[in-house]
Amino acid sequence: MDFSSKFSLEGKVALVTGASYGIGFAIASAFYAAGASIVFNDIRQELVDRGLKAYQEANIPVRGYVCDVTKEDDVREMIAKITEEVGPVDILVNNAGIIKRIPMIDMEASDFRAVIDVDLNAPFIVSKAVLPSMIQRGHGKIINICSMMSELGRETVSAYAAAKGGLKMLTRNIASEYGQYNIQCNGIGPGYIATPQTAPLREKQPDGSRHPFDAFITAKTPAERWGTPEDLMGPAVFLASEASDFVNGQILYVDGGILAYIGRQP
Ligand code: NAP
Ligand code: GCO
Repeated sequence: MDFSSKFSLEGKVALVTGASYGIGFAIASAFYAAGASIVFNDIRQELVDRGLKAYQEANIPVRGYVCDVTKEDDVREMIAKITEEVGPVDILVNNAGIIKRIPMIDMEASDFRAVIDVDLNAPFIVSKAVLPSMIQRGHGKIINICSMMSELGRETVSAYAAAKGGLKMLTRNIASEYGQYNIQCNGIGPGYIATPQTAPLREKQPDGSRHPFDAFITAKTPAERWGTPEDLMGPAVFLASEASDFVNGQILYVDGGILAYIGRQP
């Protein structure tokens, strides 16, 4: 048996949200390498243009769409355009996300709602937009980009942890409700990954020393390093391919071992 074909995405249409750069860009690039047709969105034209340029430089043909994933009408319109211009979405990665690092007692409710809107409500909205076609065609893959904060809390990230914890359970519920249609919904829980989102946690201090959080995370990680978006490519292709057709409702943590490790004695 040509076992490698189990990991092929040939003939599939993959939508990765918020994929102009960062983790989404890496996952979309991996899907292309596995044979998929790639579509992505981002929230502003200049970001989509930045993404189109980056994909072009990587020799990856893509279509980019401007769409705020929190706006249900815009999402429905984007999915209709993708279906007409490329084909029905076979693989959805709910990657778009934001974080606001504010102590909870100082956080405005509007800030809390904004994070919940992008990180939890939007995966509901976009998944709801692609599920009917997946049901009709008898197959589909939804991958939600969760987080270590789907399992753990920490100071200043109350909204993000609440959203990512909710996203873990939304993942399980989509799996429960639509598994009967040969639709698999799983999550990827990245550890600490070096992207613009975590850049503030890695900034050099004024005296040129490492950011304390950088040293902290490296000591908490058995792999003794930050992850890179490339570390997520293989797990994403696995969950997008038929190799994972009997995997449903799971969160695959790609964290270098942090969640398994109590941490090195100081
Ligand atoms: P990132 O660098 O901040 O990229 C997120 C992308 O989503 C950006 O292009 C962003 O656009 C876009 N976006 C934000 N709000 C949007 C909206 N309403 N509609 C459409 N696009 C929107 O983040 P990342 O580090 O690549 O993370 C990607 C995903 O992985 C996120 O869900 C994040 O929570 C999750 N994650 C990240 C890490 C990590 O350590 N980096 C770890 C675990 C999980 P803007 O540039 O305008 O914000
Ligand atoms: C933070 C980080 C984390 C990572 C990631 C960890 O401020 O703690 O941004 O939330 O982004 O989600 O898995």
